[in-house]
Amino acid sequence: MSSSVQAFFETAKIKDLSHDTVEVTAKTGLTTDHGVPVPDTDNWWVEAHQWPRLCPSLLEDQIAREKLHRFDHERIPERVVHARGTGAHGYFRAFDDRARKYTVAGVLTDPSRTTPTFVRFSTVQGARGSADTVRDARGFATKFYTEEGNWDIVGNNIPVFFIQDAMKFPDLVHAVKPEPQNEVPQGGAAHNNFWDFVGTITAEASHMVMWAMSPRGIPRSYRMMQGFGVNTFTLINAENKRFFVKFHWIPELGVHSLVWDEALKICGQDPDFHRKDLEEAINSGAPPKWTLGIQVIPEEKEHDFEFDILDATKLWPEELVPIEEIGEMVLNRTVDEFFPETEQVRFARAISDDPLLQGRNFSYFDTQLSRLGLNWEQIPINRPVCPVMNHNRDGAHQMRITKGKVNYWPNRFSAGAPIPLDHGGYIDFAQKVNGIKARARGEKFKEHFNQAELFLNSLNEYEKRHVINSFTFELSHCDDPLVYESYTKVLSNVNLDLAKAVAANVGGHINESVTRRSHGQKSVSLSQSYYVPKKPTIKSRRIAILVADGFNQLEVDAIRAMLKAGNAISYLIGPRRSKVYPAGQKEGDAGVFVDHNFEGQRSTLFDALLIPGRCIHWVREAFGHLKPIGAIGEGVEVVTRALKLDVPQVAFASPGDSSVTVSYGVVTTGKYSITSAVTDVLEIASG
Ligand code: HDD
Repeated sequence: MSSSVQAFFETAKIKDLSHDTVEVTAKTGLTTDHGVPVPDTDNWWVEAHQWPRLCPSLLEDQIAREKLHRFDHERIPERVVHARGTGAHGYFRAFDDRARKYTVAGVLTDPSRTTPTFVRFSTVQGARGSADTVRDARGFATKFYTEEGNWDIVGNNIPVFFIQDAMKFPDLVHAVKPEPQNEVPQGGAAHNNFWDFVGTITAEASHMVMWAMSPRGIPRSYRMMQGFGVNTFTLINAENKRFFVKFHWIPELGVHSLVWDEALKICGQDPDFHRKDLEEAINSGAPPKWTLGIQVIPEEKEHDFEFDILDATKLWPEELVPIEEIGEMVLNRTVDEFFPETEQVRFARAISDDPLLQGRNFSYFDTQLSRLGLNWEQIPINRPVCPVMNHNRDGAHQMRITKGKVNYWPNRFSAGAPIPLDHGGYIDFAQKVNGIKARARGEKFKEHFNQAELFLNSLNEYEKRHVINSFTFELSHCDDPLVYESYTKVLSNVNLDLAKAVAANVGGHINESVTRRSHGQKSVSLSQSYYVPKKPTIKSRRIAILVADGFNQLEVDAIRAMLKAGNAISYLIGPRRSKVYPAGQKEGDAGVFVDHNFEGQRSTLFDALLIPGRCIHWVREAFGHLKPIGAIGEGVEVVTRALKLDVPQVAFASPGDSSVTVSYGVVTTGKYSITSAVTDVLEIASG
C-alpha cells in the first residue's frame, strides 16, 4: 500500500514495521539476497563455445540457482483452519475509564491511549485460494499491540461454537473440511461428513448450526458483521476481584448479509469480493469502525444461570446480561504486502476457566511450529511494540542479539534485569481447585437445544425462511440417506415445524416423539435486523450507474456528486470500457470514460443501481437480490417493463428484504426533481 491516503495515521506499530519495510524506486538496483549486484536476471550461464547450438547450463551459476531456490520454497503450510483471509491495520481507543471497575488493563480503561491493532478476517473451511462469499462462519481475530505486550481476541462473527470440548476440534475440522477420498467440497459444508458429524453424533453443534444457516453465514462485507470473542474470558480489577466476560464487536455500518443467489454468483464472478471490499472501503476514505462491548458476570454469580456460563455453545442473552460499550476500533490502513503481514500474523489466546479456551491455548502455540517455525514472535507483524526481554534463547531464525553474560535466572547478578514483573497486562489469580480428575463435562453442558430454539424464535420472517432454504440447500447436497434422513430428526428437537419444512424439501425423517418442550422465548438482539446503523448512511456502498450513448450527462454528474458527498462509491457501467457519448455528443467527441463494460461486472457486485440508460437483466437481477433501483427519464420505463409493474412510471423500486411487503415507490419524473428521487433511493439504500 504505502499510499499517502493512509499515511495520515501512524500508530506505534506502523512506525515499528517501517524499520522492515523497503520500497523500490526507479533507481533501485537488482542484487542477490546477499546484496551482490546482478547484471542479468534472464539468462542462465551456459557453456558457450559451441554457440549457437544448445549448450549445457552450468551448475555454478549461483545467481540463477539462488533465484530458483528461493522460488521453490516460497510456500508455507496454510492455516489448518481459517486459511482464507485478509487483514488490515487500525487502532483502538477506550471511550473512558468505565471498565476500570472490572479490569486494570490500560488498553481497556485509559482513554488517552491509542492502541495499534491488526485484524485478520477469514472463512473457516476453505483453502487459501477459496472464494470469499461461501456459507461459513467468519473469523474476526484482533491483535492489540498494547504497552504491556500483545493481547488478542480471536473471535468469529457467530457468538457460539460447534463443540464444547477442545478435544473434539480435530474431529469437527476433519468433518467439515473436504472429504478425504476426493477433497470435495471446497469452501462450504454442504457434504455428507459435516452433516453426519453435527447430527445425532454431536447434538451440541445444533445452536451454532442454526446461526450458520441464517443470513449470518453469508455476510455482505467483513465490515458489516459483528465479532464475538465466543469464549468466556476473565478480567481482574485493582481489588483483585475477578469477572467473567464476553467480548462483542458491533459494526458502525450495521449487520448486513448477501442473499443466497447473490452469494453463489459472486463466488464465481468475484471470489475476492470481501477482500477487495475491505481494501476499497479503507482506500476510499470510509474506514470501518466497531464498538467494543463487554458482558460481565461477577465471579460469585457464575452459577446463577440455567446454562453454564463457561459453555462455548451458549450465549448470554442480553436481557440477562446487558452489553456495556467501552471503546472503539477503526481499521484505517491496508497492508503493504500480504504475505509478511496477513499470512505471517499469528494470534494467541488468553487464559480463563472456559474449557474450550484452555484447549485452544495449546493449539494456537503449537500450530505455528509447522506454519512459521520457531521464533515466530519476532516476525515483524507479530512482535510487540513494548520491550521484550527474557532468558529464552536461540532456536531457528533468532533475530535478536541480547547482550550480557548470563542467560538464566536467578543468577549471580540477580539483582539485575530482567527480573520477574508482577504488574501490567497479566495478573496471576490464585484459585482454589478441588475435585476428582476425570474425563467429564459439567451437568449443564448436557442441554443442547434451548438456545438453538431461542435463536430461531428471535429471527424475523425472512431470516426464518432463509434458515429453511439453507438447510435445504446443504442437505440436498448430501447424497447419503443415512445423513439427510437423520439430520432432520435432530432438528425436530429445536423446532418441529422447521424440521417438517426441511424434511419435506430434502427427503428427511422427523422425530414426532420429541420430549423437549418449547420455551417460546426470544432475545431481540439475536436477529441481525436489530443492528441497523445508528445514523442511516450510504458510506462505502457501491453504486452502479448504467450508461449508454445518449445518456444525460448533467443528471449523471449531479448524481455522482451527491453520492460522493455521501461517501458512497459510484461506477459507470457501459456498453464498452472506453468513451461513451452523452446526449449532444457524437463519435470522436470528448465522451465520458466508463469504469466497466456490462459483461465485465454484474449487478451482484453492487449495492444499488441507477439507470439513466437501459439494461433489463441488471434490473431484474438486482431487484431479485432485494436492491433499491433508481431510475430517471427513459430508465423509468425500462424498470417498469423489466419488473412487469403495472404502474406507468416508477422512479425507484425497493423490496427492502424479502419479508417486507414489496413496495413500489411510484413517482413521476415530472413531479420529482432528480435530487428528491435520488434522496428517496438513498434513504432506502441506507435503511
Ligand atoms: Fe480456532 C485459527 C477462531 C476454536 C485451533 N481460530 C483460528 C482463527 C480464528 C479462530 C478467527 C484464525 C486466526 C488467524 O486469522 O490467524 N477458533 C476460533 C473460535 C473458536 C475456535 C472463535 C471457538 C471459540 N480453534 C478452536 C479450537 C481449537 C482451535 C477449539 C483447537 C483446539 N484455530 C485453531 C488453530 C488455528 C485456529 C488450529 C489455525 C491457525 C492458527 O490457529 O493460528 O490452532
